[in-house]
Amino acid sequence: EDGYRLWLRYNTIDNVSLLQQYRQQVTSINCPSDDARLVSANQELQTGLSGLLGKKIPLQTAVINGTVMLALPTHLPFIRKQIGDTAMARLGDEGFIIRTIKYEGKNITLITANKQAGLLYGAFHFLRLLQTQQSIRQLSISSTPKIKLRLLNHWDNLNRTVERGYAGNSIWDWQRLPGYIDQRYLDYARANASIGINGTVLTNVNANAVILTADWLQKVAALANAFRPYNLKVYLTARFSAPVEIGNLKTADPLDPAVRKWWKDKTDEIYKYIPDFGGFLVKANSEGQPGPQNYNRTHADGANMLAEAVAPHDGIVMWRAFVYSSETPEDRFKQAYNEFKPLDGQFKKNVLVQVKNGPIDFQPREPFHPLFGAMPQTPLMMEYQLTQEYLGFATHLVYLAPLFKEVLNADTHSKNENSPVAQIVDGTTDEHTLTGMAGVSNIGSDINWTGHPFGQANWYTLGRLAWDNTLTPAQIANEWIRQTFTNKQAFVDTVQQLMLASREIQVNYMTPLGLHHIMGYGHHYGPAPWYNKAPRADWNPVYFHKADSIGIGFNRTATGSNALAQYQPAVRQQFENMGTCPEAFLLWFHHVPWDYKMHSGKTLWETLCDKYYSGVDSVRWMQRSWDHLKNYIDTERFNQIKQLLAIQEQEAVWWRNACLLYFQTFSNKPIPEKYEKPDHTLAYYEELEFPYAPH
Ligand code: BDP
Repeated sequence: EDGYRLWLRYNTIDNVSLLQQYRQQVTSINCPSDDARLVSANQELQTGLSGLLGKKIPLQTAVINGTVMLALPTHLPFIRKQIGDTAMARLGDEGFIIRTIKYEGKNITLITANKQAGLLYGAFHFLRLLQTQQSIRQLSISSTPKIKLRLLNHWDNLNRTVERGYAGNSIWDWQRLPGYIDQRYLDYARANASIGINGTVLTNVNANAVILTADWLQKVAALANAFRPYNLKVYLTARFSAPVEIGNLKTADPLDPAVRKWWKDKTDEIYKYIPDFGGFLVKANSEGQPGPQNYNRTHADGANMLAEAVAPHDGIVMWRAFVYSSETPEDRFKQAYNEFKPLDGQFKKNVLVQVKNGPIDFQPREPFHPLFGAMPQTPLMMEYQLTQEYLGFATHLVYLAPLFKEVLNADTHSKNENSPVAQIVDGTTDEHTLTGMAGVSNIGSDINWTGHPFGQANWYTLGRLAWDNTLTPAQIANEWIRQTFTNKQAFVDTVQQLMLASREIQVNYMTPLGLHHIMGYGHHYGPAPWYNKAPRADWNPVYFHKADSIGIGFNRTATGSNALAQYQPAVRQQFENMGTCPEAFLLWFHHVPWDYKMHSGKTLWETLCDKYYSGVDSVRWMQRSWDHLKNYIDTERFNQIKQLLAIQEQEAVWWRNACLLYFQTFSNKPIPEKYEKPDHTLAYYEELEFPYAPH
């Protein structure tokens, strides 16, 4: 058992009575094959149902009791009558309906939609019902995605290294493309389709212009061809200076007619290779990447130039708001808002601004990004990070759904009392129809795709949450566990508990109470709160925690950097007051005295110690919980996870000891007697070299 099959395992149902029921309810498949997506749906149903039911479920034209029928109203006009125009209209282009109905006197399951993509997603949903062992007796399901662009962002380089990738090399084998189509590409596309992901950006945001040259575009086209039957569109990152680097122009000024023409011609060429190319993702004027500001133009000028080039082909541009100016600002938190908010209303219709979930950079916990709710005229796309750059790479077990949902649930107060980030992103608040959610991929060439077997859950979550942002972390975990491991209740319950707790546990042993960005310099692995040698102040942990003899934390109130002014008054007021600021965010916004009394009555220092110690204790609890599950699953995955949890435990201790010993040099207070003593000195931790970390 190597994990390659992800959540699409289709092992025969081990519950005998349920298996019998299913065998009566599902006997054959009836599906037209006039579209590649329907061929995929049909193949998946045959493989999936035959596996789950332990007998061949054939494709046949005769309708019998137990037929699973996939059809559009254009295939079978009775469907429109049966379902009704309003219910059909609600499905849009990708939604589906699954209903148990009588057809020609037979009991059948009908899967219908307006378009082929909907049938494909409906087929996968039906399989999910069986895989999670739900009743399929009287189905009446209607499901429409909340978000239009549900995307993975691969930070994959053309030499197959992956920026912040911890699961091997890039899965794109550029050297053997376009001739060789690895089975992995098809399984990748299937997996994405199964959770509703409908687009993938193949290349790193730190882009290489070479991908836009003819030889490479042929390779991209081969991938697009492989993905198309799974309704997965291909996108590329555009290097802003490409007209100079590969086009022989003197400038990449977005207002220069020759530059505009170059992008237009280049885009037309791309669409010749890939007629349904999705569009561009751009990182500009950030961390050394070129951009319109090099020519004294704005982000809007840059984005609009590309938007104009892709518009005739229905393409879109995703312009990232993760920006850094070349000078070190007084507070990096404020930069994206300062640069982008004034541009609201200036972007073309087919541009989305892609915003990271928080203002700094994918930390274990961040407050929501202040741009959400601040640019009502611009569709803002959510960018999450699946690859655990700041969360223990592919070594620590951290289920990210609680992090993602915490941000979605946060109320921006931008329109009224109830304008959560979820509704900014899904377009409800400001009435946008172009909407998007992306996850920076954690996928690589490792046999199990994501390195840590639980990394698969984060990929799974991105798709499910982009489809339906009302799903809870518990629901998503529950589905994923049942499909990935087993339906045995004791296993499901224990693992679900463990997953739901895992993110807070990590926050506790890494960055409790609102600490952030205190990881090792560059690679971002392990603790280095003492580090102060980076070439920019805002790359140093000391810049972010600001510990001194008085206290610790970044004052972002009006007496400090005043970053809080970027939020709506209701949000700002809550965070601004130390008494009302949730303790989870305290050190994000305040420089808090060591003796400050927390809600519990304990001091800040004691609470910091409690958090770090409880983080480690909880990892030990995760280990014990896991040990009980030995007999429920295969030994291969059981052992892998056991070993990884042991590393996580050692590293949680490393984090706790290193951070507390270091902060103690400022607080001058003891670690409470009741706790086990750090087994090394601070000097020991400071001298530790982290020998190898993929960058
Ligand atoms: C940071 C990463 C860096 C990325 C950058 C980005 O450390 O490798 O290039 O984000 O999002 O988190 O552009």
